[in-house]
Amino acid sequence: MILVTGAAGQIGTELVSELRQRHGPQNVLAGRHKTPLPEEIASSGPSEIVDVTNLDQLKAIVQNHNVTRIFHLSSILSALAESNIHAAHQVNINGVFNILTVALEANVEQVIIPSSIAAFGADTPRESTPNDTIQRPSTTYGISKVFTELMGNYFYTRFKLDVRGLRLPGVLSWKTEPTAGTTDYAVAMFYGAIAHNKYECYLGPDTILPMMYMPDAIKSLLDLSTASINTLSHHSDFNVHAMSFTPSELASAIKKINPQFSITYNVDPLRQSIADSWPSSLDDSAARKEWGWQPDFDMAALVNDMYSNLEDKLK
Ligand code: AKB
Repeated sequence: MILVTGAAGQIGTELVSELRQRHGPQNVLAGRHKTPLPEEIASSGPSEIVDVTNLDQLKAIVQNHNVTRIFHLSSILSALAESNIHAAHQVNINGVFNILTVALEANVEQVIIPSSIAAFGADTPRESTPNDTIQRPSTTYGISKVFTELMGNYFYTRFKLDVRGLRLPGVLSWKTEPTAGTTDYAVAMFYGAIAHNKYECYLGPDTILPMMYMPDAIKSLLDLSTASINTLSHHSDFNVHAMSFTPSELASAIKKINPQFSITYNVDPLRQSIADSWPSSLDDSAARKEWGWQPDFDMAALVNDMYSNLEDKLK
């Protein structure tokens, strides 16, 4: 059985659907906490309420369902983590440690835990950020992602538990909305453009950040998971890059599809300071070399696909 935690989230919903197609609906357990699962996920296969901060409950679920692989997606994203550092510590640090210890005890074969571009900070080279470089993030979320990477590598080196992870950038998708990240403006801009022909952006017009379309994010997680361990020199800490853009560049691309669209800016100092501490682009040559990473979507392809799918959904 494959367990996906955070299965009601932006990435979780789409990962569960893809895994159920590949491995059969009965072989993928959707683990959610407070947010209910979308109907198609709830009705298409097994699900459980999984509180990753509750070690005993987690252990029972992993053992009762004979879980062999875990995609651990539950996480409190950057902006929300800053407003509740205690909850972020519980979920993003204790939760990760619980997942790793339960996986080890229950002989789970593999654990995949996404990290984030938030694992870098203002001291890191911002352009073409190397895979292995200085990591001194200034956010609770970023600190928890450095913990995740280091602990994942530690469990691999010390206990030979196959833990793998990659640093996701902002992920854009039209099926399930993201919650409380810093890069979420990019998704919200499409909703604003389609529903109201306008959007007020909380980041400044020239804030450049790395971004990726959901099909590539799912592909990256699954390709990393199925890569032969013999080709990996890194484990829990791969850079993956697809594209970088600013709010003003995204607004111009959306305006080409919807000429009535207009953008205004009302900068939120907290989210702006988080964005300013993150890379503008990443050197992902380690991922390309070690497990063949290559994205399918550039910005133009993303904008066209995202706009038309979201327009259909909102009709
Ligand atoms: C966030 O903005 O918090 C996330 C991330 C980059 O990890 N999307």
